[in-house]
Amino acid sequence: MTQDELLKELYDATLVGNQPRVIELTNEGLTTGVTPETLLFDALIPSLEEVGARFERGDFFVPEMLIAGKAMSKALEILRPLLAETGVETIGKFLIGTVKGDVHDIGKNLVDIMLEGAGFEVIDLGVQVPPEKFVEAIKEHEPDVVGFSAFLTTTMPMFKVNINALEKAGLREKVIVMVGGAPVTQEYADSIGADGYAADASGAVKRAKELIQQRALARR
Ligand code: B1M
Repeated sequence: MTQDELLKELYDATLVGNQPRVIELTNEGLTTGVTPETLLFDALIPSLEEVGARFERGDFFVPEMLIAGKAMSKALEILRPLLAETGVETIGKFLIGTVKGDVHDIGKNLVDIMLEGAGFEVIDLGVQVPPEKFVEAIKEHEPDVVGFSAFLTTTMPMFKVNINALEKAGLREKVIVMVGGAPVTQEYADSIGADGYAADASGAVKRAKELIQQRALARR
């Protein structure tokens, strides 16, 4: 099978949520020299975008979206150690979670992987994280950055609720707040008083590094 054929098959297998085939093709790709990034950006992510498009058109329903998501998560488990391979020193602590009411985690997990790969220590609180859990975890771990992910327009308002909870607990000035997720924009991030926003996982790494650097300079 050529690389293009493998990527096409992986795209199709993810689209229909054929988990065993996705695992097989991911492993096959890696053993034949396809990079983890190529598998991710040229097959797995585009396939999930198509799943979303079909869901919007009413061609796919929640169960189809669920099995495709599960298949993608399995591939991510295989790719994770390769994508997060790092020899660099820890450059900061990043606490992250998907906000209350939202169960999407694939995008957040990808952000984790890229952050780890760049040398961040990542503490992931999972999905449906209520504001009080973020507050407790910030007190416990004292991260440089707290990241809120939201993937639904209906859960994005939780960013502001979380920020208010940090203010109430006297933590807002102690931690950099970053937000992200498919429906989030820079304008929205600005409007709720977040310090940073990124559209994707590599952007999140870049922005987190910039913000940590800016804070260090401001404290000098
Ligand atoms: Co849902 N879902 N879903 N879903 N789902 C979306 C998000 C949707 C866009 C589909 C669509 O209509 N086109 C739509 C949201 C519409 C909206 O509000 N704008 C939607 C909906 C409506 C729903 C339900 C409400 C459906 C229903 O029940 N009627 C329901 C909600 C459940 C809930 O949360 N309460 C629901 C459920 C599900 C499943 C459980 C079935 C499953 C989730 C599986 C899982 O995550 N474990 C699922 C899936 C798989 C999707 C799609 C198809 C794929 C999401 C994904 O993983 N994308 C999605 C359609 C789509 O996105 N095109 C869809 C790939 C991922 C790599 O990209 O998530 O964008 P993304 O992550 C990026 C960036 O967002 C960014 O970096 C990531 C990596 O590059 N990023 C950050 C993320 N966090 C960041 C944090 C940062 C910075 C950047 O700083 C802190």
